Amino acid sequence: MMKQQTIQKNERVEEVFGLFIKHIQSFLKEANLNHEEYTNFVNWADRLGNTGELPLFADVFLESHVLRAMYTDKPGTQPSLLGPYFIDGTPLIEAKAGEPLVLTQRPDEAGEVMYFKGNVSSTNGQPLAKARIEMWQNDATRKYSAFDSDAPRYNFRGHFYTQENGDFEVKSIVPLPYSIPTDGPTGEFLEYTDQHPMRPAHLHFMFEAEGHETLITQVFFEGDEWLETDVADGVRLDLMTKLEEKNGRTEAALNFVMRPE
Ligand code: MBD
Ligand code: FE
Repeated sequence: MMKQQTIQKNERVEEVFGLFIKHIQSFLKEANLNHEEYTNFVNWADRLGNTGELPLFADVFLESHVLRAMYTDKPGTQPSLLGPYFIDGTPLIEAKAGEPLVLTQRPDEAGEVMYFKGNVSSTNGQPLAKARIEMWQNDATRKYSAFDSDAPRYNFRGHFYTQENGDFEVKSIVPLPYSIPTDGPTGEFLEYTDQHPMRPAHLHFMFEAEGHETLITQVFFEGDEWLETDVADGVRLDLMTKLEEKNGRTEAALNFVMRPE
């Protein structure tokens, strides 16, 4: 049993690497690179690795193409990018009596307070109780904790669970449009290909529920100026919400539908 699994895995890896090298070679042929250009290309790829930007570059320019097969013609909420800024081991967020779940760890956190609520259900309409929701986003300085900011490692990161009726509500801040780093090899690439570095403001979510496919997705806000040209191509029509002034506070809402396994 073990042996067979290993052999199958190796065959798959062999197939994938075979295709990878075949298409890189046909890319070199089509682009007609001379030796100097080839050397420049290798140096750029080396910088991409050395600066730690390879996951960023891959998630911005490639991940969406992998997801396409997952969000086309399937029921349930469309997946979107995991992105390079997910980390695990985040704290469990629990509500104190009569208080909301709070995503930030700093009492004096800057930004426009936003209450985000929603419901998690299965494609058959059944609400999903105790579904695990992992959430992460950038802060008012537009940075992600544990990556480009000095905030505590798990600031604006955490997980919590839906109520019996599938509902959840969390207190956070309105996320802001994000510029991917422009000072490294990814920025070089953007400049040469004449693209801006912006992503529209977004919330990141990962939903896990018994008997269901894990749903990794993002939520975007109506009216954001970068929706149409998101550098990472993560925007999907059913991932849109809008900010509303209700009950004297800023609210946004979206429901999520998970696919049975
Ligand atoms: C992000 O914040 C992000 O979500 C993705 C997918 C890529 C780069 C930065
Ligand atoms: Fe992001």
